Amino acid sequence: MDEEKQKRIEEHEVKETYGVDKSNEYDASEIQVLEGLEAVRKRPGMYIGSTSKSGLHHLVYEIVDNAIDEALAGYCTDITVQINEGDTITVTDNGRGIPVDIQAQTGRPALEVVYTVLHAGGKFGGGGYKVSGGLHGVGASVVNALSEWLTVQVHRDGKIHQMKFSRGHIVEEMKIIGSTDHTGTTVTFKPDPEMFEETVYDYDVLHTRMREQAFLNAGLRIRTIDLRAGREQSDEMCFEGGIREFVTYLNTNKDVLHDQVIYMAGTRDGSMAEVALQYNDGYNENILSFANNIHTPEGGMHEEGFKRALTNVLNAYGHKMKILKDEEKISGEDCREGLTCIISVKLTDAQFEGQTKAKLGNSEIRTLVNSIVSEKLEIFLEENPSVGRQVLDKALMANRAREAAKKARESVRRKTGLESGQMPDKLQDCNERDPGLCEIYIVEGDSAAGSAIQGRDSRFQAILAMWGKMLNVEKARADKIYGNDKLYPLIVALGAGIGGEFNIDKLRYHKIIIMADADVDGAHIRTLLLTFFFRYMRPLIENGYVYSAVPPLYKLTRGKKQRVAYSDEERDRISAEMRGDNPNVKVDISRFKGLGEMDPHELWETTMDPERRTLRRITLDDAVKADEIFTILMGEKVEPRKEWIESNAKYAVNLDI
Ligand code: 28G
Repeated sequence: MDEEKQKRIEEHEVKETYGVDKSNEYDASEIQVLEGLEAVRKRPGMYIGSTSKSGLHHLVYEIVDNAIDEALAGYCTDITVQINEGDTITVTDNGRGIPVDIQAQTGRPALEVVYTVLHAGGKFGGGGYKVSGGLHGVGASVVNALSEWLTVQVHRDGKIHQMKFSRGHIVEEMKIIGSTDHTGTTVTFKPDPEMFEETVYDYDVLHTRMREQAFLNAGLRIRTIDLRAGREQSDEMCFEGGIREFVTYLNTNKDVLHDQVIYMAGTRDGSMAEVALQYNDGYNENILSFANNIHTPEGGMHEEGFKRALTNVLNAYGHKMKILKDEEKISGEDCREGLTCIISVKLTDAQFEGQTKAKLGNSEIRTLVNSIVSEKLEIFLEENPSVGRQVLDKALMANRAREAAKKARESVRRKTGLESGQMPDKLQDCNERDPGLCEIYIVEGDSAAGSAIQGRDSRFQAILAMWGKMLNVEKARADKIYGNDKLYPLIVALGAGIGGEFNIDKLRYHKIIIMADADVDGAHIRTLLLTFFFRYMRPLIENGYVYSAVPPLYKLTRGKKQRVAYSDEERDRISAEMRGDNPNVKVDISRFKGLGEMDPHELWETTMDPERRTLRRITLDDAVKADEIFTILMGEKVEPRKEWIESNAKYAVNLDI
């Protein structure tokens, strides 16, 4: 029998099977299905967090999560994520393939159920949460509901099964379209432009996320591919060492205290926890924690268990080896100076809490992580006394520096009257006192600050002038930071302290707006400030209080009419608009050289007026990137700095480092 004929017969068989099953029950469940997916389209933010760029990328993560679940179940080794021309996405795995048999309860193929039935408890809507490593398919229906079209192909039982949808509705029932010699699932979808503010994918965003997932799932091979014209690129990631390699990666360009990454793992009652860590000679703490492969930036029980165990083990070891005097005790913060650490736990029934549902609440995990680290780290230090010595010496140094910092702080306090609430000279404060209504513009350069002071609405907008070269926070310890004449006014103006003493409740402004030129120097200042916030006031970024002002790039003039443009595209559009039907008329286009060049009125209209300005909210990702760039630019290592400058030569010409 030829293949064509075989296919027709199979298609017919499939249709027949469904024909019998269309009962009243099916009608009732069909209504429920539609109501469910309608809810997703009504309030997409509830299911994917937002409909901006982050929500758009979230669609991909939801689909990939299902493939990763199949890998966790032990059946999938390879996942490919591909951006196609037209910004559609194709995800492929080589797992068992989503089941295609008819489900008893619904009378429908399991594949259809996975893509049309909304699972209870949206991720962002509180309540339940997906359990990784078992319950696949959660999220697939959400992606389906928010896609202009979506096609699934399942390779299973020697056949290729295909089903098509549009905005969650079935467009083509499941049918067999060919035969195959392997198994797996392929999904292609086009995000619905009616649902998203933006539909262009960012390769770097997807690549970074997929790399993180490859680190978290040792041995899993993930490929990312961009097929869009002019942007062709691809990466293949597979880390046999899992989170050990994650730590090595995070410590790239840093000088490490010990070559070997310390790795500890264990399981209890079906939950598993693993920790990898390595110290570098810097002063920052970099702990990233994950629960079921989901980043938990707010920490939670797994982090608590780790921190407690680390502090206890290091103190006990220090006393035992007589590195610490009997009465001497090193604090948790001291133990974590220069630490790079990944904590990854996998558990059933994960409870996510906190403001952004990014904090792990399961208390049994604290006990698990604590006992693994207490036991294994002690053994490691006993077996590697030279590493033990180095780590303890470092913690002891941190302890002494902290004492010195405290003294420096107290003396600065006395000198400048921090306690008295006196504000720095460089701050022009606003009248309003409710932090929720107050904004502070951090402005580089005296002339730009002058324009900002005159142009602002002084009822709720404060201006802080920053000038000159800022302190290199990479090379400085907390004691230097407090004493620094550039950073100190900023710390006092914000009013919430820094580091371990940072208290967000005391923050005086809920919008902190960095206003810098759209050139390299501006980028430099932004990088410095973001790095400082990231390291010493991280909750500012986590709470979404930090913004970047977006000044215009061009001024267009036609006769007495003037307009501004924020991008090249906008410049061309506005210039065409100003010409109207008059193609020969002259529209003068000039480039804004810097903020300092704008008069106060112009600055207000284009960059500061809440009714007209654009603000870009700084995310933790932005801050992490700034921190990475900063490490390269400011760190001790010369080679990576040279490399970076060479590869970014056209941007870095004026960079003063
Ligand atoms: C390529 C893009 C995303 C997936 C599987 C494999 C299975 C599965 C997925 O089962 C659970 C149970 C019945 C509906 C499980 C295959 C057991 C045996 C699977 C994916 C829910 C879902 N054989 N691979 N789901 N069923 N890959 N990749 O989505 O009721 S999802």
